[in-house]
Amino acid sequence: MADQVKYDVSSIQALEGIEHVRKRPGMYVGGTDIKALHHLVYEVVDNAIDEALAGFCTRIDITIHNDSSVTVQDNGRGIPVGPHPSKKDANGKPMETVDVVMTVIGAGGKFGGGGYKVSGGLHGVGVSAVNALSEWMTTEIRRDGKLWRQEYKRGVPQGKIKQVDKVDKTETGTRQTFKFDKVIFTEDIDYRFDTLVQRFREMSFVTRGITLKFVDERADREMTFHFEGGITSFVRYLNRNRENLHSVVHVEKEVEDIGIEAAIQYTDAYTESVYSFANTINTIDGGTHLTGLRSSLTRVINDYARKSGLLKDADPNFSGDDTREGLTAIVSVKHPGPQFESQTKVKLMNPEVQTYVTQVVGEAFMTFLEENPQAAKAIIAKCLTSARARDAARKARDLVIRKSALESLTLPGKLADCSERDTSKTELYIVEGDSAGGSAKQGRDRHFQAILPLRGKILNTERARLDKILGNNEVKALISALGTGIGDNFDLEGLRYGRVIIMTDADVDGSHIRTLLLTFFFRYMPHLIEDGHLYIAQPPLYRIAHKNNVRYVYSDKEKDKLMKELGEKANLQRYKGLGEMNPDQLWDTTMNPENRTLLLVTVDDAAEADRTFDMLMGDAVDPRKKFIQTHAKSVRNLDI
Ligand code: 28F
Repeated sequence: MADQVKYDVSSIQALEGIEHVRKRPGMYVGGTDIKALHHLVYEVVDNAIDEALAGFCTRIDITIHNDSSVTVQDNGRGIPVGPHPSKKDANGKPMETVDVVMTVIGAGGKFGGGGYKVSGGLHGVGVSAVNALSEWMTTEIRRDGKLWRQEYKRGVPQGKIKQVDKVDKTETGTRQTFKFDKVIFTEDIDYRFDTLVQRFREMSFVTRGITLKFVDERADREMTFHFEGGITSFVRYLNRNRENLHSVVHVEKEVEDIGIEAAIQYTDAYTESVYSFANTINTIDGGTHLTGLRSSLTRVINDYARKSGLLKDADPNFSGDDTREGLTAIVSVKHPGPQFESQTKVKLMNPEVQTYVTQVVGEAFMTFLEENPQAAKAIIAKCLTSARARDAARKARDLVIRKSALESLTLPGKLADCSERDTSKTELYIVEGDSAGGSAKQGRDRHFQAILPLRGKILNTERARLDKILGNNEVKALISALGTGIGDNFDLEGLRYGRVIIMTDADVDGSHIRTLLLTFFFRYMPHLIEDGHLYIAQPPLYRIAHKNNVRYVYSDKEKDKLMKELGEKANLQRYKGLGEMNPDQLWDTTMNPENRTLLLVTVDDAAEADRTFDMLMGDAVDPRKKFIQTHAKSVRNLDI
């Protein structure tokens, strides 16, 4: 408090706002958990994206430092320096602009000229909330050949903004560095590389021309995103391993202050990959923009097919499903007043958006079909095939599912079952590889722990459809071991193990298998996840021996800390795979309920795995490898 009373009355109002944010973080960033923590970063990056959308910024650099402070820098105009045009303090004196932006809760957004905040918008609380929830925050502004700096502690300005240097006149922009306040956020949470990468990739796709560089100094990893073609690039990226039927159809229009952009391409695939964004946020639950896109495609294809005689009078209309097989599309809207269903469901609700998207996309797509009859023919032929194949395919699929359910009556030979039958006590370890499976079988407590080894064959490097995976022997063994049946026949009553634990290596293949299994469970046994039965085992990364003491550590951070404590004499061994551990070690570190840590899989995690499935299952090796590797390294941070 002694610190705060030094400041003039101008900040009294701001102080009340700051106190409120700190008292009720949930109202501003959705809580104090890891999701809220990531929200801080998005909130700051959103401001840079806004500057890019306004046409003044082309680069955004984001860095997570070793102490988990975060720097976000843009090359935009820089926050104006000087008195704010309208915001006055208690004495009627204009406030410094940077202090308005950084301390007045709810000040984000409008600044003369009718501009509005368009990115983000989920919470849209502005950077002042981030400032209030940070132990410290530093704002640096490059503008008019000067470098300015202002510092804050827990949202409170530490003096007045100062010029600290001269810079080249062409060098402009805003740089924010903040350290989240440990007093506020749930203990022991930290940023997840993968979560941030996913969001930044999407942001870069939907903000054409931006270069976004993300550096994680904690793990010495970095990624740069730049997509010249915006969402057209996004569609090409999604279709990179598929045979397309035509070039990407792109449309961009503004209707009543709402920016509407869509990119569409049909391929020979059987799946639909459609993503929707509202103000750069991936609306994973869709909404009115997505509905608009879908309905316009179905309508236009039917109209064109009738008009051109490709669909005869006697033929029924194509269903929505028929027109979506092999469809890859992105719809992205920029709305000044987005309405989302709720804070957790990311779904756009504005009704007018559906009308506008239907109009804009419908018109553009009809024009495309009329101008490209060859492409139109190919698309409609594809729809016809899928319409005819739909019934047959469904029947065949049902058969596979029914067969898998039937086969689940006999237990697979490779299962090493436990003797206990009370499912509140039993556990099934799904282990990758025969050697690890061997160690697990020897190391386990056979009373309540069963082991099912899966061979690498479950990795399907081809473009595997999930229903094909159901025919895979390894997967069949898994289904029978679980005893629940799958799909519509799934019955939790049949579950033979209260805990189903995925135990894979912390390497590329391990991560691949884990993703595949998560996707499988997500699609065919979601209740298993919802009911809290699915876990991921956490094998240690290192063994550290010192004198007569042996310790196992599960992260690089932990290792560094311990090695520093123990000094030179400690003996460090890195585990590359589960197979390197002998049965006793595996039991001690990973399977013994007394010592182990299990990560509970949530539906969100499985959904994320499912979303990355497409990427992992493509035929092109390079992008896949790259993706899996960035994924694999950060799996330690899986906060589930
Ligand atoms: C690291 C995150 O926050 N970038 C920003 C600008 C540019 C302007 C601005 C920001 C002033 C009073 C709101 C410049 N010149 N990156 C960022 N770049 N804020 S934040 O103005 C803020 C207004 O209320 C800016 C002319 N107009 C606006």
